[in-house]
Amino acid sequence: MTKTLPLLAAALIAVTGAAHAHPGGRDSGPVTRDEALQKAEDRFAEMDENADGFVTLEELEGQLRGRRARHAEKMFDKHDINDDGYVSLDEMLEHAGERFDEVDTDGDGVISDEEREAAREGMRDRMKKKRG
Ligand SMILES: [Ca+2]
Ligand SMILES: [Ca+2]
Repeated sequence: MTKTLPLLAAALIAVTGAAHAHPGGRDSGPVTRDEALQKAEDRFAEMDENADGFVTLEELEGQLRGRRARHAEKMFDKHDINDDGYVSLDEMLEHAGERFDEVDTDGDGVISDEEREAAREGMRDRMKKKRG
């Protein structure tokens, strides 16, 4: 009998948790791989100002304002996987997929709040190390 209790509790959490599945906030709740790629595609469309299917460094710089613009070149290099000076939608999605897999540490195809928080912490640590 004792074995069924944790199961019951898990079932209850699953049911009550489902009631909060649509919190409305865009940055809360689990994110699936498909959602992450869809977001990347939307971002790409925003960045590709002349809608030619490629994002140039100039277009990226135009999107990043102020302090972040200094990182445009670095970011661009990361996304321009074949190094031809343009970021295509394929490259954007490939990069987004890689990033997703990095954050999705248990590999279940969903980024939970915990995994997102862990990724944030990791980023903070890396920045601290860079500064020395
Ligand atoms: Ca390219
Ligand atoms: Ca996960």
